[in-house]
Amino acid sequence: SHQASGGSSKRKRVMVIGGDGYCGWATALHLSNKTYEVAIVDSLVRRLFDHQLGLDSLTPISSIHSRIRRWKSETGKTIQLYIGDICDFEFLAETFESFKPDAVVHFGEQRSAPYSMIDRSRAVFTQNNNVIGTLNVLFAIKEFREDCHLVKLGTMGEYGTPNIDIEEGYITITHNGRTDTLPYPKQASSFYHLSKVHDSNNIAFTCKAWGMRATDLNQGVVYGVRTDETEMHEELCNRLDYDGVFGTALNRFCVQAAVGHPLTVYGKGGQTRGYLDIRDTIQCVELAIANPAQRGEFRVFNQFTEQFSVNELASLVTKAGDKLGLNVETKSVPNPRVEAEEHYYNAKHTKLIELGLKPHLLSDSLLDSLLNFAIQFKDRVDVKQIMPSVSWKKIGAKPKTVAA
Ligand code: NAD
Ligand code: USQ
Repeated sequence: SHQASGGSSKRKRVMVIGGDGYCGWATALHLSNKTYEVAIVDSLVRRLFDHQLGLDSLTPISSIHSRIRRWKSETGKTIQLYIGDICDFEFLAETFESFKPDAVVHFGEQRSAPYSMIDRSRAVFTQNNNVIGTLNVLFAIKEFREDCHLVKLGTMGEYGTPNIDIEEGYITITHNGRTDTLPYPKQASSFYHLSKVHDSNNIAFTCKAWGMRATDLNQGVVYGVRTDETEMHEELCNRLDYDGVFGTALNRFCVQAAVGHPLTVYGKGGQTRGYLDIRDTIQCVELAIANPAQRGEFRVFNQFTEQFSVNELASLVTKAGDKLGLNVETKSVPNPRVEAEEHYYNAKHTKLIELGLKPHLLSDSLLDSLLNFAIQFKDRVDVKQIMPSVSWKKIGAKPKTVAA
C-alpha cells in the first residue's frame, strides 16, 4: 500500500537541487506546504544565463532570498537555502552533512536543448554541469546518506522517436531464442538530451554497484505557471520562459498568441511529444518521494499525461485565442533542429498513474487561463526574443554571441 505524503512520524527531509528554477520552485513550495522539511540548493546559474543572453521571464521573479522570506511570512514555514554549485563537491558535501536529506530531488541542470547547441563551449558546459553534478550527487549519497532516495529529473527526449512503442525505461527482447529485459534504446537529439542519457547510465550503474535507490523521472514538456502555492503572493510567482532558447512549445505559443506574433511551428509540425501541467510535475515528484525505490533499484517512470504534435498545440491555441478575441495565426518556420517532423509516437505512462497520479489534462479552461496570464504580462514581452536563433547544423567551435 502507498504511504501518504509525509505520513511517517518523523518529517521527511527533502533536498531540492535546482529549487530556484521553473519546476524546482513550484515543487519546493508544494513539499514545504505538505509537511516535508525542505532545503533548496541552487547555484542561480540559470539567472546568469538569462543575463548573458539578454533574456527574461515573462513574469517578474523575486530573488530567491525574497521568495523564501515571503514564503515564511505567508505560511510560517522555513525553507533552508544553500547557494552553490553541485559540481563543487566540497560545497555539496557540506550541504549533505548539514541538512541530512532523506530524499534528494535533482532538477539542477542546464535544461535547454537550444542552449546546448549554441556553440562548443555551451555544449561542453551542459554535459560537464549535468553529468559531473549528478555524479557528485551520487557520491554524496554514498558517502553521507546511503539510504537517501535520489529522485532525478530525466527527459522523454532520451528515447527519441523510435518507430515502435516507447516503454518505461526497460524493454523485454527475445534475440536468437534468448530473452532479457534491457534498458530501452536511447536516441537523444541534442547535447542537452544526451547529458540525460549519460546521467541515466551513471545512476543505473551505481544502483547495481552500490545499492543506491533511485527514480529517474523521464519528464515530457511542462506547461503552465500557476500552482496553489505560487498563487499565494506575487513575490512567490514562478518564472515563465517564452524566448527561443529556454521557452518550450505550448508556453511559447500562448505568449505568442497574446502579443499577436504568429505561432512558430518548426518545419512540418508533426513532431509529437509527451506534455504535462506543472501541477502534475509536483504531484509526480511527491508520489515518487512518498513511495521510494528499493535499495539497489533503478526505477524509471515516464512523466507526462498526454501526447500532442506541434500542429495540434497550434490549433488548440488558435481556438482558445479565438474565444478571447485574439486573431491567432501560424507560420511555419524553417526547423532550426535536426529531428523527425512526421513520425510514429506512442509512449507508455502508466506507472505514476498506478501510484495515484490524478492528471490535470489540457483543457479549454487551462488554455484560457494561461492565455489570460500571458495577456496580463504582455507588455513585458521582448518580441525580438521569440524567433529561434540556434541552429543544430551551424554549431561550431567558435564562441557565438547570441544577440537578437
Ligand atoms: P530551470 O532552468 O528553470 O531550473 C534549473 C535550476 O537548476 C536553475 O535554478 C539553475 O540555477 C539550477 N542549476 C543548474 N545547474 C546547477 C548546478 N550545477 N548547481 C546548482 N544548481 C544548478 O529548469 P526547469 O525547467 O525547472 O527544469 C528542471 C529539471 O527538469 C531539469 O533537469 C530539466 O531537464 C527537467 N525537465 C524540464 C522540463 C520542462 O519542460 N521545463 C521538461 C522535462 C524535464
Ligand atoms: N517546437 C516548435 N516551435 C517552437 C518550439 C518548439 O515547433 O516554438 C518543437 C521543437 O522543434 C520540438 C518540440 O516542439 O520538436 C518540443 O520542443 P520544446 O522546446 O518545447 O522542448 P525540448 O527542446 O524537447 O525541451 C523541453 C525542456 C527540456 C525537457 C524536454 C522534454 O526544455 O528540459 O527535457 O522539453 S522532452 O521534449 O520530452 O524531451
